[in-house]
Amino acid sequence: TLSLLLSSVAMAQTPPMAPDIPASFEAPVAQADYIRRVVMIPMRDGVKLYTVIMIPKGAKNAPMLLTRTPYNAARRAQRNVSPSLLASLPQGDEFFVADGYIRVFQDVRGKYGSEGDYVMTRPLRGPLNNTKTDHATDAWDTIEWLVKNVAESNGKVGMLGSSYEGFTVMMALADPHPALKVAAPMSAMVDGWRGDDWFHNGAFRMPSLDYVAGQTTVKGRGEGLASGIYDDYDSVLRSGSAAGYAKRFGLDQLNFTKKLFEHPAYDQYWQEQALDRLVGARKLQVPTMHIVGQWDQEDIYGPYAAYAAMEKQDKDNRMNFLAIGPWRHSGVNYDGSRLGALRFEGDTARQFRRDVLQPFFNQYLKDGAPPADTPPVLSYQSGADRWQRYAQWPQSCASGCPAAARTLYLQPGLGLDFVAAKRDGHDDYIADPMKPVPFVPRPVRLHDENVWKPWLVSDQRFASDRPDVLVYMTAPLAAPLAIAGAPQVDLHAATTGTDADWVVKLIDVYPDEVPSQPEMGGYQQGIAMDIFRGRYRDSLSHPTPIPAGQVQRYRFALPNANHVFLPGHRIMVQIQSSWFPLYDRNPQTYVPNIFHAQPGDYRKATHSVYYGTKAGSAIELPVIDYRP
Ligand code: PG9
Repeated sequence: TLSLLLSSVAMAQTPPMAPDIPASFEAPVAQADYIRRVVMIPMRDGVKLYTVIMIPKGAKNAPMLLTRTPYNAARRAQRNVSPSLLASLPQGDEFFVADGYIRVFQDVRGKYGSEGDYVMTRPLRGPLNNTKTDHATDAWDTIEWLVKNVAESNGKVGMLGSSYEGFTVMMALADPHPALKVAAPMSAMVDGWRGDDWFHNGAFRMPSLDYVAGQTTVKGRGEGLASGIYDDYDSVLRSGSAAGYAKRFGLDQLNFTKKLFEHPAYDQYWQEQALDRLVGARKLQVPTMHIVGQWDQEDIYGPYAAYAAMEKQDKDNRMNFLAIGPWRHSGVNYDGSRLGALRFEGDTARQFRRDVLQPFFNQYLKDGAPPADTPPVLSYQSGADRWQRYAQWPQSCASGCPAAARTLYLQPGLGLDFVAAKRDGHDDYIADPMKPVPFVPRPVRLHDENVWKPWLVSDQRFASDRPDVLVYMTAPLAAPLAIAGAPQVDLHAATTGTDADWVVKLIDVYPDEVPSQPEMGGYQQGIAMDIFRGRYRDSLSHPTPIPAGQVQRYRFALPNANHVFLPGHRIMVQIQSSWFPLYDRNPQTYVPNIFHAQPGDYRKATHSVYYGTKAGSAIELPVIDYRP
């Protein structure tokens, strides 16, 4: 009997050679606290858009929160594979989940699961778009469908999203559906030429080409470019021009690359897409909060421009709001307790989402929610490390703001002071396009997020000892100096070439010793930095050569900042003529289209920056009173 028993046990065993992959497999379904509905929502032209609707179980009369994305709706609604809605949705949605919202993600037309053609940042119907659809109509049709078909909802919709997803929020505001009750474009891409993703003041941002590859080589997510070179500084330099780089990876076949290369200047193509102008000209119908990080490394221009354009219609401060946090691009949706070497007072992003954003959305979306105490402008004052409520933005400018800007003049001997220089003169450097100034220390790894995300606050000391970077500095400050607005550059400079880029960096230099955080001793922290392509000094749309050897005036705005330079700190201004490989190199010889510059066009030039008793270089600082 024992041997019989043993043989029957042996028979019950799985034979060693049983195939290990079954014909079909189904795991027991965990009890999720949400229902995931995937629908193809028809648009007015018949194209259907892939939409994921995440509904908390048992939801009734719940508001809906919509994000329209080019970044894979299915993935956006599945941060983790989890039976929990909180774990499934993005980190930034935490308080919306707690408040019982229905969450909707939709692929924009032509991307991932959606039908139709993809056009990068598809322009609004009008001169550039002769079809019957755009993101405004697609948002309208989607909201119309949602309010009619999601029985668990209360028929009210809010839209929010960052960057490209912020751009689609802005687009929905051009012609909003009546059920769209509130909107928050975050780090929105608004003007691709002036100061957001593709160019800054005419200088082309090289990572745009990698982005175009990722977004437009295939309907889903494109492969990264196989450069075979560890240091992107070398990789981009060896390609010559931006067109050379594109050709090397076959990106010259892509229509959006062609569009970029055909429109190097701020021509109709860019002007007709500037969303601040377009949306600002329409009736303001939806309460909107523009949200941006003070150190937004991708879209640092658009949110302020959109706020300013829409503010013209909001004199009584009821519809248009601005929130500026101490964040990187899209940082509002992540951990805001630190950025690079900077440490803040707690998780500023979470505080903001909990105490400001959530009550703001609830007010318009949740039945019976109390009015939120939303300040017209909420801004984190870096340096002083505190949130501030303002009635308007900017707080200081040349004229028409609560405070007047003060001019900080370049001085002989590489000084900086609020009085004009006592004598005229200039400081010179040789700008060599074959040895461009890197924007972060080499080796440059553009795709390393630890480099890219915090780079605007990275220590600028690595640049300040280069012979092709001019460094001006005040004495240590005796009292705090606060700014709240956009510093204006007034640069008087000459070149021996016929074109030049000018990079101006406003920097906070920490004291030699910072006992509370020793590694910050002498740190040179970027506060507001930008680039200007010299050929556009007289007209952004019609470039002209720079007359060699003649002093020219370059006026441009640096990004907005709300910052206090503390006692013992110094204000520094660095000036250089390349920021590589973030920006393509200016050949310094005037050519009709820099995208196609030839190797022989790239030439060294001597650049002279002028200070003076009357017409000297300066930065107009948007100074405000410092109140402890
Ligand atoms: N900054 C990205 C982007 C937006 C719009 C166009 C191109 C790029 C983004 O983060 O979505």
